[in-house]
Amino acid sequence: AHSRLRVLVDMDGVLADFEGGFLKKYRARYPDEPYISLEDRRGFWVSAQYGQLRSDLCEKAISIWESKDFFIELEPLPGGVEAVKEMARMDNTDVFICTSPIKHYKHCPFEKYAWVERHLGHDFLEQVILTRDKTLITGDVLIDDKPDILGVEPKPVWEHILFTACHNKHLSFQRRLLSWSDDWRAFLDSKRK
Ligand code: UMP
Repeated sequence: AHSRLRVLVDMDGVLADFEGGFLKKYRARYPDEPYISLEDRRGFWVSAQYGQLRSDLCEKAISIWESKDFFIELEPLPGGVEAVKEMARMDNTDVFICTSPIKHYKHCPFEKYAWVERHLGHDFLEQVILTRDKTLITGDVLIDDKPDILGVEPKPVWEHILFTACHNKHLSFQRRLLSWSDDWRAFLDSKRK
């Protein structure tokens, strides 16, 4: 007998191009301010690196993703939507999108649902998990670009596979998915019992 494989897939930086969308809108809104190219991004928190560049740039960065239409207008990352659709069609596989909304809740949670509906279809809204603490969610695998996923549960059930992003590519990590062109099917098969 075999049990089902439960896959948790992060949204920003894995399915939706948060970094590219941020930089484009930041440069359009603040054309005379310095910026950090994607090549030079280090650390998960965009706001922290902008704050290091110049202290007032932290809040300018935050103003970008707190704006209306930021999250809904994020471009899908190459192959992500197709991969998630394929996963959802696989035998003995359950896929959930597991994403942390920002605390400025006016637009973000709404637009995250709208993004999933637009790119994955209305029925896929059933698979959305919005949580600020991913350690509470049970699953076999969590595909996420954030290197340190912490919360109140010291021993999360899932194995974290790091999805490569501009801010994490220089880190060493046990398991990585380089992109959606990488062999995610083989990784999932290795987790099946
Ligand atoms: N985020 C910030 N500050 C940053 C970078 C990202 O608040 O500097 C937000 C965007 C996403 C959330 O809503 O954090 C990250 O969610 P996950 O990718 O961990 O699900």
